[in-house]
Amino acid sequence: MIPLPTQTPANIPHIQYGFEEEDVAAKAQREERRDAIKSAFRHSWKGYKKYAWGMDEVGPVTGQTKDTFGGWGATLVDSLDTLWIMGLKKEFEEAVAAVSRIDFSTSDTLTLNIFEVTIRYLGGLLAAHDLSDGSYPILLEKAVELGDFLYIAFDTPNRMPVLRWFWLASKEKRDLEASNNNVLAELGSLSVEFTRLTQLTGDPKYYDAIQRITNMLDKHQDHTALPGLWPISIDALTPNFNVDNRFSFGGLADSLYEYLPKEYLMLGGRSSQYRHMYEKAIDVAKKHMFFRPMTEQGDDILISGTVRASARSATAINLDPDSQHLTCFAGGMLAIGSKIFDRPDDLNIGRKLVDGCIWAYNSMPAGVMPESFRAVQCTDESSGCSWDLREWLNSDEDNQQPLEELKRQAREKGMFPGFKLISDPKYHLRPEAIESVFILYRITGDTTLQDKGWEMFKAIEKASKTKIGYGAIEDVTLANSEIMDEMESFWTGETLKYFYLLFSEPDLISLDKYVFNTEAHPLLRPT
Ligand code: DMJ
Repeated sequence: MIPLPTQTPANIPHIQYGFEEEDVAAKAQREERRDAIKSAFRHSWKGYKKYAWGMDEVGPVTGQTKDTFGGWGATLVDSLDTLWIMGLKKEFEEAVAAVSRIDFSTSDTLTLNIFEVTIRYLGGLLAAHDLSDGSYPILLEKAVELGDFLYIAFDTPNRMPVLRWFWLASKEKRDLEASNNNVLAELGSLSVEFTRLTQLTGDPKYYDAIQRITNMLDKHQDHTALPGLWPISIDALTPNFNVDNRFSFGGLADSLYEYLPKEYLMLGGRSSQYRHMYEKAIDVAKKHMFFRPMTEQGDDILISGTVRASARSATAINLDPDSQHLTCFAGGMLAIGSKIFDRPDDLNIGRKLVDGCIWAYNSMPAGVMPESFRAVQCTDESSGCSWDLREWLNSDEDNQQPLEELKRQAREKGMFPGFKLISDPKYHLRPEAIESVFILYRITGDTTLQDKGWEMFKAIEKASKTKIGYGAIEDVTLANSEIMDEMESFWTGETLKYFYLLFSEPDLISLDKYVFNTEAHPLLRPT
């Protein structure tokens, strides 16, 4: 068993801005906004409770239920910490009572997604346990029951977990083997929850399980087609980190990177391994993955794109200006990393990434960022990235049509300035953009971020509210889009939580006290 590191804890600096008391008018406005978020949560919770209590999700348009992640009540468990944070004690206790009836040793879902089950359920149980100071022992008991169930998926010859786990096979004592085709994020984003389970129970097996993954990632980090970053899919069986040539902070990769600084903090800075892995990755991302888009207003912002690299040639590194809502967590991550690892430049980069996401929200008729899109990379920073209509439209130099005519044609084609293509116009109620706005606000104290967050909320509320809850938006390029019958657990588990915290007193879930400094809170202190 690999034990938790026992070195002296690092002296991790405090990261939250020193907020001063606000004036009466500012307080009134903030509280009004905060209460509107709480109402949105209550509305969503009411719909879930009425139509889908104990199931994974409610369909916000039809009221039909869905079991998408194990069928144990993903929305119920994922939202426990939000209930606590919003002070909804009665609802929290009702939910805890329902949790006590869940049997995490069996599931109607035959193939379980280990990563999704870990972040939504194990994370939900542990966060609620920690926030409520351990006052509801059943939460930890259920986390252990689930942790032990998931642990079976790690019983493979090379100790890499089976990430899409046909769990009945294990019940029948059939041998398991890691897959040769894994989603990177699914392998690399189990560390925080499994580590916390070891810290709370004293049982080393959970940390041992994830530390073996970290060691493998560490070993291969410098030997991918883009050394420093890992490709979005990998072979965990052989193992082989050169089966894919795409690198991104978007879907399939995202939270692996996010978990590196968070795991460093979870361990109280006792292991520098996570710091080194993070710093290497960010240096490469800054060089090859972040780009300044060409926008009509010449905004000084950044977007996280997709890189294709070839293992055969160090010069074959190509940036595609394709991005996704999922990449928007990166701004917050860079801001945290900047503070805890003393990388001052990264705060500025993090802010520009956040502003890139806000730009994408503001550019759409619905006021909400699309799931994925292609921007135009600014190639000449020295000229201030000035707007070039012909370049945006890919119109050749010989096309002498007047600019007004080109603009008309662009409008007819449904193009939006700065966007070459909206590859997926949906918004799935995702949290990443508001998560980063919240983190940047708490780190910098910049109140304009609250105003920007409020605009985002108003746009989402307008476009997604239904009688039952809030639904994913079918097409953000329309001012009045259809609403989909989908409300994933992260809407109440993450998105509304970050909106709420943006408008709360800053000492509610202070970044220093609860989330990021494991020394300050007795329950979060590693054993
Ligand atoms: C969430 O389930 C998690 O935040 C995950 O790490 C990535 N994305 C989704 C929400 O978009």
